[in-house]
Amino acid sequence: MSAPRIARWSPEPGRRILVISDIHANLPCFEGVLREAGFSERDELVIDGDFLEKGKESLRMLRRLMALNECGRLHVVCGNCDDWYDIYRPEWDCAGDEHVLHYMRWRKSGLLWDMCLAAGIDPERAEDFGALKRELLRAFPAEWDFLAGLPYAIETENFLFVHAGWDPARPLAAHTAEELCRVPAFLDSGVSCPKWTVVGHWPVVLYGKDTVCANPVIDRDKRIVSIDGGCVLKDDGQLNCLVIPERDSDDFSYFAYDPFPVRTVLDAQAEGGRSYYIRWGDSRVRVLARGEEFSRCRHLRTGYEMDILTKYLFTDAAETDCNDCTDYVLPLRPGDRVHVIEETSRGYFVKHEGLSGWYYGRLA
Ligand SMILES: [Mn+2]
Repeated sequence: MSAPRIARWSPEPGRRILVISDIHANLPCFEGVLREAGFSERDELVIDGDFLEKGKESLRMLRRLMALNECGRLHVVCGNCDDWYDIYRPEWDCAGDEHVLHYMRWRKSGLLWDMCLAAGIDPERAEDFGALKRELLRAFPAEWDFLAGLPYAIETENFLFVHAGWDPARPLAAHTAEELCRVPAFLDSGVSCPKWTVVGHWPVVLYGKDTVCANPVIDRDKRIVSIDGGCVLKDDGQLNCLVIPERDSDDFSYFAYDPFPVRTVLDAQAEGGRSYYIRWGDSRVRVLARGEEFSRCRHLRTGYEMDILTKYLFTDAAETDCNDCTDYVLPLRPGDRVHVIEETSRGYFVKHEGLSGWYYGRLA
């Protein structure tokens, strides 16, 4: 594999640098967090990969970024979900890559699906991937050019923006594109960075122990900021926007946006006792008692028991897993503003300042 494209950039002094990652084709969240951050043409905007796929509007998201790019203040890093370069290369032989079509039809969304619909091709009927590729290359030349030109890392004097991570023991250019946009759980990889490295890719909630928090993780010892709030992927996800106040400042702040209604807490609630967070990759459970709304479950690896929303359970080949969930009871005071994710007969599953948990009192 050839060396990854790496872009160098000298930001103008006095400008905010806003960094957003893992939008995953969710335009309302993208516009929402830009609004929260008060984004304007005086800001620099870094998209730290994975703006496409999994959500509903990949083609519109791509075109929104292309339009922003016309203003010249946009800096986009390629993530593993934006890495369509192989498809773009006209010499690429598509034989054996029909799985791309199967994936598209399983998702019923994504860039190829959207392009088919926009070009008047029925994505359910496309059989020959090579022919489809040639047709889409012809129909969307500007879109493919934009994607093919994306760097896998953007480096400034003080910052490195890369989708997933890197190994500072090796020169940046010695990494493969695959490594830069796919390395898992970068914050747990044990490395410290010579310059501030901002990554997405790994939803930060997965770093939580017994609680679930979607806010950016700023690790000053490792000089890593991890910002993926789990937008689209998690039921309680949010889109984070990291604010770097100036090109050489690490006085970070952030904004977050999610689509949930915001309501006011009326009753005080003390923090609950022991809690657990069942998460992706370690989510196998045994259903002890299935109910219509909640089911009593035992987490197989730890033996921890909790009630899980039955709609969060999914069974595949006799094994049951669940969406990320927790039984954490949030400490709350009257007047607190919470984002309501689930309204149940027992109480509310809410998020307070990025932290997810249960609230059993009344809401205004
Ligand atoms: Mn990713």
